Amino acid sequence: MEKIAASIMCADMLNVQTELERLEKTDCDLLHLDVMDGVFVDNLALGPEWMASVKKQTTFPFDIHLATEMPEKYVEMFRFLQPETISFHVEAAANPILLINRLKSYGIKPSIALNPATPLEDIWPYIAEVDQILLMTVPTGFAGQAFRKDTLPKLRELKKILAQRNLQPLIEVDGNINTQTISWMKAAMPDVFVLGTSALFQDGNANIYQDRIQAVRQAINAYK
Ligand code: S6P
Ligand code: MG
Repeated sequence: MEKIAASIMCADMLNVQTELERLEKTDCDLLHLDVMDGVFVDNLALGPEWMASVKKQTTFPFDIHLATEMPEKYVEMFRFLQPETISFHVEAAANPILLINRLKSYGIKPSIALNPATPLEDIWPYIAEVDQILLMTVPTGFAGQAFRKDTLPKLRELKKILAQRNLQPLIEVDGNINTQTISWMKAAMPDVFVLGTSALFQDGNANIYQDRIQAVRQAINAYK
């Protein structure tokens, strides 16, 4: 079954514990945690000590997204959290194969990420080696951006190539994911959906998080 990941940087950051308790009552599968270094992207987000505090308050597996230069350095900084997955950007890694193998040796599933402007060809050498491919559907850096429709043909092409090569890494999509944008993914459904402001946290109406996740699951089932 497809997985739902809640992007915690979009939650009410002054009430994180309460937000985590609300998410625990839903059938969300993963917590998506963005790391931003102010260099790879013009934003800063989520440090290791803060994540360690979060980890004490939740049972969700961590899905860490390194929107950073020098992902090799950040993997060392965040691995003590024992995340399920770490995504790093192909645009940023000096030696993706080395980093993939290092993640595997740490018992962390490697995931390779690419921005909308990056051609799919850049990840072909790595798709047989990773557990997940993170296809950004907005340029990474900020919540609340418009969906990039030029990522839809990339999604279809990626699905086609994976099927042709009989490879099964999960495809994760991140950036303005909601019931409408999921409908545009018809017949090329990804496996993991990151929900941020547009599908989950937009108005702080926490009573209906499960309803919103349910609506997303219905859209996935309707269009896949
Ligand atoms: C964006 C980041 C994402 C966002 C999420 C926001 O740079 O990688 O994980 O937190 O995509 O969701 P939305 O619905 O506001 O675009
Ligand atoms: Mg992200």
